Amino acid sequence: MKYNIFKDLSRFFKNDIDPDYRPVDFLPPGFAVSQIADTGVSVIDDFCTREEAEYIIETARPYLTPSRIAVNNEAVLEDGRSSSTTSVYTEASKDPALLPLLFRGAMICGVPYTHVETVFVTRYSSKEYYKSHEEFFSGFQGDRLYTVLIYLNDMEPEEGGSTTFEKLRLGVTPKCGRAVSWTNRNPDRSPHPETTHEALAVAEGSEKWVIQLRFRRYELISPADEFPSPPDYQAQIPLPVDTVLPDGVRRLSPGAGE
Ligand SMILES: O=C(O)CCC(=O)C(=O)O
Repeated sequence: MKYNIFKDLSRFFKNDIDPDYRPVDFLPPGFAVSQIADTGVSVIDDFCTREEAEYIIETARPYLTPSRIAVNNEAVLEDGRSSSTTSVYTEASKDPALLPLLFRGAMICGVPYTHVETVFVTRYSSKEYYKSHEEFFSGFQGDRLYTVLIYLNDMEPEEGGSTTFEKLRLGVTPKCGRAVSWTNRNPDRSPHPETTHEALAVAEGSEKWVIQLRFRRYELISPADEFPSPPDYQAQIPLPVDTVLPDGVRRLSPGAGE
């Protein structure tokens, strides 16, 4: 089996890969990965901006159809999943506006953005849910290594819709721009069974929107033909006084450290 890095490198030498393309330019202010101990689960607030989230919702809304699940390589309707879904980034339709999200997901997962599966957006309306399941299946497209789920709207705790990992005893409340990511495979390629997860039912009258990025071991979608320009984010320098710093990181007084 040929590893993808060789394909990527040969493209680089053929000038198919733009050496000026720097995924790091697409990280919005506030982007910080919080790993939850050694669970393989991380939460990233400000994974996407409110404008990006609104764009994605409005792009997806007209095309939603009932969500399906994959059974023996076939997409079927099933009682375990009730919501509406549509694809927003595919081999045939590569919306450049979604590339910043793909770059960010690829950076935190450590694989090229081209390893992403067709990208779907899901809307849960009143009482809709996705019952407990795993998603570490393997196959001819290579193991599904990582999932990054990004919430596209704010929800109050009483509106339901949390993503829960029952074996880890963890629950994540949706918030616009927040992402939760997890490893579906251990480093030895064995499945990571603790990542069994569930989307709790959304309360009557509420709505939940998510976009799902799932990265495989091999390339699934060829490189984009059109790249967006990096946004002109205003970095918050110096750090706001209320920024919570991780252990081992300290704030310097003005002039120190020069
Ligand atoms: O919407 C969620 O909170 C979870 C979604 C999910 O589990 C999935 O799409 O596989």
